[in-house]
Amino acid sequence: MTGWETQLDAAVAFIKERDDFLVVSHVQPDGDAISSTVAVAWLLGKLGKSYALYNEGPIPERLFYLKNADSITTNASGIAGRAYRHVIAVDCADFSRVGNAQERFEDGYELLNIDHHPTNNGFGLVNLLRSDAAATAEILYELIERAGVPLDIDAATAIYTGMLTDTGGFRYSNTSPKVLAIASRLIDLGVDGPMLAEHLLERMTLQQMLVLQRALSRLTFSEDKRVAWLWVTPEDMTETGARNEDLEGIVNFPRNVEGVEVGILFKQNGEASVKVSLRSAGKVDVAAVSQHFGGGGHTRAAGCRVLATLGETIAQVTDAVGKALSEHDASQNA
Ligand SMILES: [Mn+2]
Repeated sequence: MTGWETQLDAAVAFIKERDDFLVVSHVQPDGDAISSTVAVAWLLGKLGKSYALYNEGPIPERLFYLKNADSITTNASGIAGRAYRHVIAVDCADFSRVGNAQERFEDGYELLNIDHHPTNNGFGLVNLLRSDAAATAEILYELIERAGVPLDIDAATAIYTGMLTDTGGFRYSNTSPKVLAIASRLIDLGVDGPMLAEHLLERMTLQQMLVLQRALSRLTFSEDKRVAWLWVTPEDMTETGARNEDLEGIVNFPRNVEGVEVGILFKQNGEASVKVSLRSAGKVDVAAVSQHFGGGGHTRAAGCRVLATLGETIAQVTDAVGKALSEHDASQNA
């Protein structure tokens, strides 16, 4: 047996030997976080286990077609909920990413950590981690297969959604032969790929377009034009009616400009709190840059939260990215 198969067996055993689970995913959840949550719920249901689903929230509205997405309770639901001894965390790069869900972990809780972020530090009692998986949903495909439970259309749609969103529509460098082979099997099971691509990747809400319009009007470049950034203020959010989910994808616009190596979106949340999203064209490891600011992620897609004013944050982060870019250049010339 390979090491990976041993890990899969340990994860299956974790689930089969216990009951009464709390399934959680990361704060400000994306498609993979929610898909993985409902895929785990689906597996638990098939194994006759009881469970509750929780995320700090909010759940992006466009994901409510996923079966069970509406049974994920959030902070806003007002349901305090009881504490759980058995926890399954999906798509969380580190423990802090579970957010206020940790208030519902019993003392001495046992946690199964399922994730694909290379910066994951193995915070679980059992860890199912594969950083070359494109999405946590891809790992769940393997877990469900290993558990011997045949997929149906609901689980297939969830797994496809997580893989579709984390690969940017099967385009990013994480789109491995394995991802495409799994996607092919999911389409065989009846998943409507074109409909999901249209719904998740093409369509924009009006609020999304209006906040993008404001952000693009501020497009700023470093002197050498290799770093580009945008920012969004709390006023932008209230005046356009945009929600957090409406900001998804905006960071790709600066990164997509020819010659740009790193694109950054700064989202101001308060006077001294800024959420930073970074996308790299390949030369800069933005996960490393983000870790420097207490965040994390993937080599080409990462983020962090900086407790400083918008102006200070922009100066600090663009400076760090510029340095990482110079280090890359120096290593090429060495
Ligand atoms: Mn993910």
